[in-house]
Amino acid sequence: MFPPLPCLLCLTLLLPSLGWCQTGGQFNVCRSLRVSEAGPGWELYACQPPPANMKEVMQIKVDPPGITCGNPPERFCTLENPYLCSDECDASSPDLSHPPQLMGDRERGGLITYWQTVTWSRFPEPLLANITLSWNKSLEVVDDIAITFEYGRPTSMVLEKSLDKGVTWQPYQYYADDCLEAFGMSPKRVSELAPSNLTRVICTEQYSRWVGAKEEKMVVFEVRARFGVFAGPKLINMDALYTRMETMKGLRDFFTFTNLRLRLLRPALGGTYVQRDNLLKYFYAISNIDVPARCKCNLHASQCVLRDATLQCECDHNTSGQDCQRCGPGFNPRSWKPASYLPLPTGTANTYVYSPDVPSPDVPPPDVPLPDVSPEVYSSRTPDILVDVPSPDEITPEAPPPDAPCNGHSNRCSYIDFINVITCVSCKHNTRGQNCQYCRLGYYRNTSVELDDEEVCVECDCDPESSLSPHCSDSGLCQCKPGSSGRRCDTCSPGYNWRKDGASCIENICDDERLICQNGGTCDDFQQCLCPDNFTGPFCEKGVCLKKDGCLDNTEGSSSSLTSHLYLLTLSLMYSALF
Ligand SMILES: *[C@@H]1O[C@H](CO)[C@@H](O)[C@H](O)[C@H]1NC(C)=O
Ligand SMILES: *[C@@H]1O[C@H](CO)[C@@H](O)[C@H](O)[C@H]1NC(C)=O
Ligand SMILES: *[C@@H]1O[C@H](CO)[C@@H](O)[C@H](O)[C@H]1NC(C)=O
Ligand SMILES: *[C@@H]1O[C@H](CO)[C@@H](O)[C@H](O)[C@H]1NC(C)=O
Ligand SMILES: *[C@@H]1O[C@H](CO)[C@@H](O)[C@H](O)[C@H]1NC(C)=O
Ligand SMILES: *[C@@H]1O[C@H](CO)[C@@H](O)[C@H](O)[C@H]1NC(C)=O
Ligand SMILES: [Ca+2]
Repeated sequence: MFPPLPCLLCLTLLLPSLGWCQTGGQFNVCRSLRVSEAGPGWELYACQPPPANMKEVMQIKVDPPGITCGNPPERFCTLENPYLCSDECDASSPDLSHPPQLMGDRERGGLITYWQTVTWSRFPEPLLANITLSWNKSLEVVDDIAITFEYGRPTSMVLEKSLDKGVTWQPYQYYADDCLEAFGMSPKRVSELAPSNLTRVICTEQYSRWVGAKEEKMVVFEVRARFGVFAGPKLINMDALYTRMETMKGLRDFFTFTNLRLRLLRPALGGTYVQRDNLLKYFYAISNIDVPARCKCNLHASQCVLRDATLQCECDHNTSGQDCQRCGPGFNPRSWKPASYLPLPTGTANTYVYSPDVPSPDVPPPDVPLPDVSPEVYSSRTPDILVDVPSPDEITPEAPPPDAPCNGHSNRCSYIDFINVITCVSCKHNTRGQNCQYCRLGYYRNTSVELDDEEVCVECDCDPESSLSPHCSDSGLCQCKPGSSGRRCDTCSPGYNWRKDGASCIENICDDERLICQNGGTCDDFQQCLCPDNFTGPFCEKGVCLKKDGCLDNTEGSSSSLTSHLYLLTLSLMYSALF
């Protein structure tokens, strides 16, 4: 027997931390020579190519045309410092351009290169972008797909996949800072998935919340954690996963695709409202997309090569075709089968029976069945009738009268088949959610009344100027800007007072208690010192040279505190410029 080939590719450049490699290169040879009493003969095994980072061979397309920044050149700001807008994108300059291929390049010398879109200057029209990644080959993902966003992760996006080279698409995972608001789905985490619902398409809030653009840049499609449901946390028991791949309907297809598409629906907002006076800080920028995957060869090939710019399995077991999806010449096309991981550890090659009687052997076999394709993502919420569609892997919920699941806030339900749930439509009384069990954004639950009460949701009514967001906590607390407080952020904290126009709380510059106004000056409305005739300066600290008195220099005594007052003043001015 040949010794198993070491998983060289994995060890060298590709995926050093990958469980699939650590398991000793299982399924990496298709056959080995064995000498028995009858003479030498081939022993055949199920086999698959090693994983690779498929970003190296992906075709990238971005839509709509003109979404990439730089033509014409454009200035942009950042969320972290919206007042420094010195950065520029210029497609005609190699140093300042941000074309799509920078999402898949190899970065050298620590230099981050990224694709960047135009800014959201056309607000309120949404800033939408599609990124389509194509391989023209079916692939099986083997580790997390990770997308790196510079300058903040989108507040809402969908990852989609195609199994048929882009003809039909289905959602893979939804991402939003508020799943209910963006997609009408309750937020989930992959860690909540169990064997029975591992292939469920979820919406997660884990990768969209604002935590600062520099702190967290990744948006992840979690493959490792899904494998871990069967293989254990460190993917120690890969055999269990391989077994499930063979026995659980839809599992292998769930991890298979020929194309991926990112639909970017709303950029990072910095955790607050869209600020219309500075739209140059809203855009998308992606520096890298890692897609650790292997070619799908139906377990009939241990190598996959790039030939004529197309990935192609090097088929063994007398199979042929790009995915080894049909018989080699001279073999009964009907006898084609994928090889199998079972029985472990070497699997079954399921090779063909030679049948010279069959003419024209290289006829393509019936296509490998693809799972049903969901309808268009966003139209699927519309049907207002309750349909009972059975689903193979999950229990279809009973169809109860809408009153019961909707807590009396809606009398219509709809069945969303790609996530296999019944959801209430048009929740009234400011409720929302699958069962109208939550309050709409901007409302909070009055816990003293029952869930089916028409007044169960009370408006947050956050002060628009001194709150960071119109949303409030479950107990109705608004998020206040510095200086304001109270449930609605409508009172000023100690040391702050309302601005004259009543717009927000600003820090006091003076008051009559601390006697910051000197030389008999009085504090006017906490914001300025009114000085006697012969003094001037923000704190009346400077003597004025009055001709009749001669010039008296009476400022020495206060010069030391002057600097600190000026410092305070500068701070206050900066503060009022910011808000
Ligand atoms: C993205 O793709 C979807 C599906 O084809 C399409 O409906 C949508 O208009 C595209 N968006 C953009 C911005 O091109
Ligand atoms: C895609 O792959 C097929 C082989 O399956 C090949 O015939 C075709 O030319 C490829 N298309 C492109 C655009 O590379
Ligand atoms: C998956 O199933 C488990 C156990 O059956 C359940 O606790 C969990 O909520 C389900 N997750 C989703 C996203 O439906
Ligand atoms: C492939 O076909 C040849 C005949 O063309 C046969 O000798 C050989 O054993 C077959 N190999 C496998 C792995 O089926
Ligand atoms: C909650 O409901 C109770 C009973 O109807 C009512 O007295 C109270 O004012 C409500 N609370 C709010 C915050 O509206
Ligand atoms: C300012 O004027 C007041 C009286 O109006 C006088 O007592 C004081 O000495 C003057 N101070 C200076 C610095 O001129
Ligand atoms: Ca890059």
